[in-house]
Amino acid sequence: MSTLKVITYPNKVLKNISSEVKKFDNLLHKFLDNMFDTMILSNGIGLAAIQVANPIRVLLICLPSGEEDEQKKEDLLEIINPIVIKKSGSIFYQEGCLSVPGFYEEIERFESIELEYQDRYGTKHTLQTDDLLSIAIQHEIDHLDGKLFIEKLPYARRKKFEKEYKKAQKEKKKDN
Ligand code: Y12
Ligand code: CO
Repeated sequence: MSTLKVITYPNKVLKNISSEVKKFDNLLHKFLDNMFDTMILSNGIGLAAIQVANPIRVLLICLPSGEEDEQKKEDLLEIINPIVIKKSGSIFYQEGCLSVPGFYEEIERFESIELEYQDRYGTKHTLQTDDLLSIAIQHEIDHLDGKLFIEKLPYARRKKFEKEYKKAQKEKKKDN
């Protein structure tokens, strides 16, 4: 198992616009495996490659399922070069992000989306989805375009977040 360092806000690397994946080789497969280990070890349900400092259009989602609400590798979605082709409706959800630890904010997204993407072998797929999976995919696609969920907050809430985040970072420094 190999894990990668998750970059946190306000690191400017998170502002990068990620590039299309063109090679679906062993190097990509090893990277995807390392991303999965990193996401699970960090208690995440979604991760974009830019969060581990690799600016390529790759995202992973693994939603908990079953009676035990566990994350299973068989439920893992590896989404490469996604393109949203349809979007509709509106839904609010308290979102969190491994790159903004400790903060959860109510964000509005499209309720349903349809997207085209490639898997680790370069095979093309179409996926129609809604609710939590749709929210998670939209959150991760924003990362590929250099955007964080906190940028969707209204001005006053963003200001409040900045103040609280800075305070939390100071406290963290004191403890280390
Ligand atoms: C709905 C909304 C957003 C997403 C994107 C994926 N987000 C995550 O996976 C966030 C995970 C997360 C985990 C944290 O660590 C722990 O809970 C131990 C965390 O840190 C703290 O709260 C201290 C923050 C976020 C998917 C679906
Ligand atoms: Co995120």
